[in-house]
Amino acid sequence: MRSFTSVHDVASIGIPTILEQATQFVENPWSFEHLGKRKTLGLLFMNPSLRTRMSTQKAATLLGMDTMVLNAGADSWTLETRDGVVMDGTATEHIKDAAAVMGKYCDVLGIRTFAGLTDYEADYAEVVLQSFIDHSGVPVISLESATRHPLQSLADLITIHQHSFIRRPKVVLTWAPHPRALPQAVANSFAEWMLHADVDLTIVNPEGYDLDPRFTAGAVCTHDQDEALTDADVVYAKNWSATTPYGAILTTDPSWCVTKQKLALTNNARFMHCLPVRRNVIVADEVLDSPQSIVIQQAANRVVSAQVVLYNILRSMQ
Ligand code: AN0
Ligand code: CP
Repeated sequence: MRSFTSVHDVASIGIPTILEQATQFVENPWSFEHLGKRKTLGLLFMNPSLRTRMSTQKAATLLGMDTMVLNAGADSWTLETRDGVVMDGTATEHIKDAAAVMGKYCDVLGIRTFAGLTDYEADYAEVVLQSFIDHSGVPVISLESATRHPLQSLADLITIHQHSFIRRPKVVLTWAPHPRALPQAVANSFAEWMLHADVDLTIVNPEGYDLDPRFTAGAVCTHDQDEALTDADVVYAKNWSATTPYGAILTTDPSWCVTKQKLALTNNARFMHCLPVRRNVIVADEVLDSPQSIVIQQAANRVVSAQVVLYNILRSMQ
């Protein structure tokens, strides 16, 4: 594997092998502690992060790598991302110069860059992530880009796999309300990974929030939450902003919040969310604090997913 930006980057390795590697790292986290010796991972955050920041550094440590972390605009310069513009505004450095320089200091780079949510074409063209791929000269890992969050989705898949359901599980991705406009990346990416896994996926959201069929083709897509939740084995809640018009908040209807009453419709489903989560907006305390919630296991598996990805990138550099 060279770069890791979507499920397509693990196609040649195969999901069963990726899941076997994950199991091995859970059992013996230090088994390749020398693989990344004298290699440096650089992480650039253009947006906030708790889990991605800490889990990716932890994964690098387990593989013997050094890590350097930069927060764009806070402890490094503000970056211009548009090509060919006169840089007489607030941005100090062009992303392609920053990428080329960071590629000289680091063997692998990770970048977090959220969708702007105003220009669909620009977000879905992945301009920022692609600049790093094009100009850094080193493998690039998405730490959540405008349209996908593959390290999260891989951790989600590992978590579902660890529950070893006796039947092919019914996994439901449900939209839930949120006071601010959020990216579609987590939902797109979760859908894309689940459609490559051994699960049945249903996606439910209000009208105007249908995700791009490039990510969801093959899933059952509906607007009726109760019907979708019926008999679910896994309920994955996430807010995302509207697709038409792009980036809008069309509703904050509290009846979409995942409550104990909603979970009663399911097959005693596990509850998942990528975190951070707004309690009693997306999901009720009574669900998040119940044994049905596996959100902390999911967050713990972020170390495992990052370790699997770094392992495969380091192996291909040997
Ligand atoms: C971000 C999002 O929805 O994409 C990051 C989630 C991992 N969430 C927020 O901004 C609250
Ligand atoms: N789930 C996730 O990516 O969390 P952070 O935004 O805190 O990294």
